Amino acid sequence: MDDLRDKYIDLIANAGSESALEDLRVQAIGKKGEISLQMRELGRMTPEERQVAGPRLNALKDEIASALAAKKEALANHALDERLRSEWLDVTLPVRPRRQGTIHPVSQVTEEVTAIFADMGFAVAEGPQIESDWYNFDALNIPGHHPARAEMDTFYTHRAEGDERPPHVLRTHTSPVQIRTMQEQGAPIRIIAPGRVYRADYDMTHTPMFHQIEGLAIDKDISMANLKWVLEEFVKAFFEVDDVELRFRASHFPFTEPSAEVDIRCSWEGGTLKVGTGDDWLEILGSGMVHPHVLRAGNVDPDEWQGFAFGMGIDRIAMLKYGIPDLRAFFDSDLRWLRHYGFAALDVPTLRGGLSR
Ligand code: 2NM
Repeated sequence: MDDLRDKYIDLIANAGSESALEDLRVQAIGKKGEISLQMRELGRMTPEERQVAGPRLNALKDEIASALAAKKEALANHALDERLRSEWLDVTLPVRPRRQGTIHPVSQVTEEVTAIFADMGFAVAEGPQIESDWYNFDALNIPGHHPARAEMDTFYTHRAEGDERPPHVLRTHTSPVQIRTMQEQGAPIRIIAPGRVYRADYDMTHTPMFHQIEGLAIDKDISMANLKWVLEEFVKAFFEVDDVELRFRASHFPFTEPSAEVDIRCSWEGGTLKVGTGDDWLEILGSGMVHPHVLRAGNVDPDEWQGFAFGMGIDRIAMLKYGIPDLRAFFDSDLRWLRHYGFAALDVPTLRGGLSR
């Protein structure tokens, strides 16, 4: 019995796998195992012999069983250790700088402009990019026959055959957001509406999708003077200069009366833009006092309220501020371009922390 014990304890200690252990269990204490066969012999013994051999065989069987269980657990622990070692991952490692993504100039400039206007009390408003022609045109005082509709190079959606309703359009400006805000919130209002807009135009300086920010302020006594101050504050903060001269040129938009295009004094000495001084003028936005028809479309009473509005191209002012020469490269997703002109993800533009650093 001692030989049997030594043999199995040794085999169990050297077993390399769970299946080898199972084979040993069958071989030793399975139904036809060596120890089980020995137990069958008990019947042929005298009662005296049985009294000695019985308990010893039972003890041996228990010892083998617990040796098997202990070895099984040791094997499982070892396998777990191996797996933990091979799958180990240091989650405290910092991001590899080479693989870090960057913030697109359009996103950066949108955040900058938003921070500047937020400081002046403007909230951000958003709306759908697919609009009814009423929100995109009629509500903005651009009736069906108006040349501005044709000039806009609008993308139209399809209606089913026989459906006579006017098709929806990809918004050609973010102004529908202002109409929706007037309808939903009523006056007074101070909002800016940044977002994508679409026009069927593609050449050196135009892409069929581009970005706009428009602003709207409505109150009882809003005037052109308020517009001028707000835009001056904006231009100084955006171009990060202490002083700048604005020039308002009379213009025409269907949705504002009077309307003005705004230029800023600048120079292009050495091929780089300098804002504030110089003999050149740079056109950066359009603006005006909101037309009474437009206020009425937004369910705002023009006898009680008035307001100014303005609009500018984000892509264009991003090119000007950051010296980016080619508009079309904005939407090429060229990783080298994105790394060169992109911004660090953690440098969030704020007025106090510096807009662009
Ligand atoms: C511009 C120029 C002038 C404008 C007008 C409105 C609205 F909806 F309130 F009437 N939003 N934006 C506006 C006015 C936009 O972009 C060159």
